[in-house]
Amino acid sequence: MSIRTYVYDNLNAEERVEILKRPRVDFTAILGTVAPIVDAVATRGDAAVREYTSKFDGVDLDAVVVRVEDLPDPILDDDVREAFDVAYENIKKFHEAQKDVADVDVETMPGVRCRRVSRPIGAVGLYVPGGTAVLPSTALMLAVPAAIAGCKSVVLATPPRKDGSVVPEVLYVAKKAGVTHILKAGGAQAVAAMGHGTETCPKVDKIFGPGNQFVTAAKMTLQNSEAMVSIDMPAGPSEVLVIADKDAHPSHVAADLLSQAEHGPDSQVVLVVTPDVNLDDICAAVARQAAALPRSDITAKALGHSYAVVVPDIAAACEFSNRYAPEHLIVNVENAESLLPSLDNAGSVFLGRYTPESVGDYASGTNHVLPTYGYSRMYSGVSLDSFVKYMTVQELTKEGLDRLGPSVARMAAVEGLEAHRQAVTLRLGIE
Ligand code: HSO
Ligand code: ZN
Repeated sequence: MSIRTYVYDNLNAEERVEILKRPRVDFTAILGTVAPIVDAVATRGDAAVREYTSKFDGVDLDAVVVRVEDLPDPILDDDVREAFDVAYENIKKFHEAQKDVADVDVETMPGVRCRRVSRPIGAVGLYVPGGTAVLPSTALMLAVPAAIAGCKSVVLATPPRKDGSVVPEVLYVAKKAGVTHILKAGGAQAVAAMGHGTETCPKVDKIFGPGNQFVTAAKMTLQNSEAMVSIDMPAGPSEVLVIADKDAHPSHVAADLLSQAEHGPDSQVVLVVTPDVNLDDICAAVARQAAALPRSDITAKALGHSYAVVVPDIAAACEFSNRYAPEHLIVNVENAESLLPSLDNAGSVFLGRYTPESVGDYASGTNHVLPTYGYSRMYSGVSLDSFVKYMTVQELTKEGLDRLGPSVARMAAVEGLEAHRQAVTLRLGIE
């Protein structure tokens, strides 16, 4: 298997733009499929969720929502539990550190104090995908910051197993990270239940998490509806861009590319190399490893719309990456740290020879819910900030209003808003 290869300097202007584009996702048809599901859940609540779970997941449930405190502790192998514990601690440490940087307290002029204080979003919904790969790591990435932020209701939605139970690792994380409710449903019906609320599912204020196209379409539909719910970010297929130099180990580069390719047939992986890199060695390693992977069929499809591009030097590699704006950026080069100032657009960056994307996917501490599809140009990944909103506060002393009031009164007069003006002048006893 060989990856399509481009030599950047040989491409014309149009081709240079074309290769930055992601495989197109047409949401029109999917939005049409999702709309009646969202409506049914909005009007018929739990009964509709139960019907869709029976139809799509083949599971008949008595209760679609369970309180986490009512569920028994799951039984996990010691080494699995320990691995999740290590990840939990690191994610907690990194997200807790984000608490210290948020609040602002400034005296803009004597007697005029302005503050910004954060408050948790009251109720949040966390979508943890099931499907071809169940991702308990996503439960950690969402539930840990929700707990640190202090969100009161935390609903975790995940498709149930065939026997109606919750995946044990997901339940372990839910218990450890203070999730309050588990909604045993997936797809658009789960998103709708959280967005609108049902008899047993608390209505949430914000919905988080990755999912398939139906989940994404349901999130988009709800955020534009009267449900009064926001979402974490727009989502597209997962992707990685790897910058490699001549000393990057071909099998390491191959494994990094494949680790993203195995997520789904629509994943995209991009390799950016300098001319001195032996691309044949990397392609051979990709072919060898890909053939042996359990998810080789998915991986092969993803590689079908992936490519390598040869750029003149490392500076050009950084420029290309900034233009592509990947979800994940692996910088497998000498002195990777020195490139950081030149890197502007990426959801999460993995610097150096010993930093595969997998560590951030699971356990280094950073969040793996990240902007895809080029949205890392203007969106950040999920962080503590995603679970709070900021309130501004101002307080003036008499002296403060003495100083500031005349300007406010004058501006109010310019706008012809007399009551605004009087709210100042009556306090100051001026005209
Ligand atoms: N790479 C995925 C996250 C993940 N990987 C979960 C493994 N498990 C997000 O882009
Ligand atoms: Zn991954």
